[in-house]
Amino acid sequence: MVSTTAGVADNRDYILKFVIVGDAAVGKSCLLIRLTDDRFAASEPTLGVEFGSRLVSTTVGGKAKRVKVQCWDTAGTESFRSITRSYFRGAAGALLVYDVTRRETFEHATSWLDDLRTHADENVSIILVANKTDLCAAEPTVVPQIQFGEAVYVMPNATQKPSTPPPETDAAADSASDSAAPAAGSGSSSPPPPAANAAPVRKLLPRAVSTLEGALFAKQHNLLYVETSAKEGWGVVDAFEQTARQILERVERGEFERRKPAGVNLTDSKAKGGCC
Ligand SMILES: Nc1nc2c(ncn2[C@@H]2O[C@H](COP(=O)(O)OP(=O)(O)OP(=O)(O)O)[C@@H](O)[C@H]2O)c(=O)[nH]1
Ligand SMILES: [Mg+2]
Repeated sequence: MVSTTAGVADNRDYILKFVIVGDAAVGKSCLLIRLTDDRFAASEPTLGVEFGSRLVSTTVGGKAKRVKVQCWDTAGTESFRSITRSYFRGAAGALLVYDVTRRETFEHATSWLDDLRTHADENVSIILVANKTDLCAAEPTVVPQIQFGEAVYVMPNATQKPSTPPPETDAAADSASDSAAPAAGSGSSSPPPPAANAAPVRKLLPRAVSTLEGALFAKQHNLLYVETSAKEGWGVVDAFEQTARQILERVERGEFERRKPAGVNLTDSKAKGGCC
C-alpha cells in the first residue's frame, strides 16, 4: 500500500503497509518485536492480528528515503485464517515466513502465497523469510545470487559429505556432533579439553530447508528472499528495507500509475496531491 501524507512533520518520505504471514510458531511476532523494539521476547501465539511500526531507511535511485513501515502481524493458526486474510487488502509489502528447522512450514508457503495473491493487492511485493537460522548456524548465511540459465555455484564446504545436499545442514550437524568419532585417516589426536571458563558449545540443529532451496523457490515465484534470526537480530531490518526498496523502485518506474495500491503513502516532493 503506497500513500501520500504531505505536510506531516516526522521526517518520513513514505508510509507503507506491510503484513507478516506464515504458519503458526515460525516467529512472525518475534520478527515484529525485533523490528520495533530491537529485542527478542517470548511471545504468546497471536490471536487475530497485532500491529507495530518503525521508520526504516532505504536508497532508491541513489537517493536516501525514509519509510514508515506500518506492519500487521497475523496469526498463523488455521482457525484465524479468514480474519487475517481481511488484513491483506491494500498491503504494499508482505513477509512470508517459514521456520528453517520445520520443513512443513516451507511446504505451506505455496498456500500462503496463493492467499496473498488472492486477497492482497495485485502489486504487493513479497519477501520469503527463512527464520530461526540461529538454530542451525553460528552466524548468518551468505545467500547466493541466483540467475536462471546459469549454474549456481555453492562454496564447497570443508566438512561436507558428498551424498547429503544441503551444505549448511552438514555444517550444523558436524558442529553439533561434538561426540562424533574422529574421521578415518584424521590421526589419533583428540580435541583439547575445554577451558574451565569456556562458554558452553551450542548444539546446532540440521536445516530442514537449505538456503539454495529457499532462494530458488523465491526466484521461481518472483519473491525477494532473506534469511533471518529474530533471536539474534540477523536480517530482520534488512527484510523490511529490501521490500521497501522494491516497492519504491516500482513507484519510481511508474508501475503504479495505472492503479496505486492503497497501502503506499508518499510524502516526498513527487507526491502529486493526496492519495487514496
Ligand atoms: N531460536 C529461535 N527461536 C525463535 C525465533 N523466532 C521465534 N522463535 C521462537 O519460536 C516460537 C514462536 O514464535 P512466535 O513469534 O510467537 O511465532 P508466530 O509465528 O508469531 O506464531 P503465531 O502467532 O502462533 O502464528 C517462540 O517460542 C519463539 O521464542 C528465532 O529466530 N530463533
Ligand atoms: Mg504471532
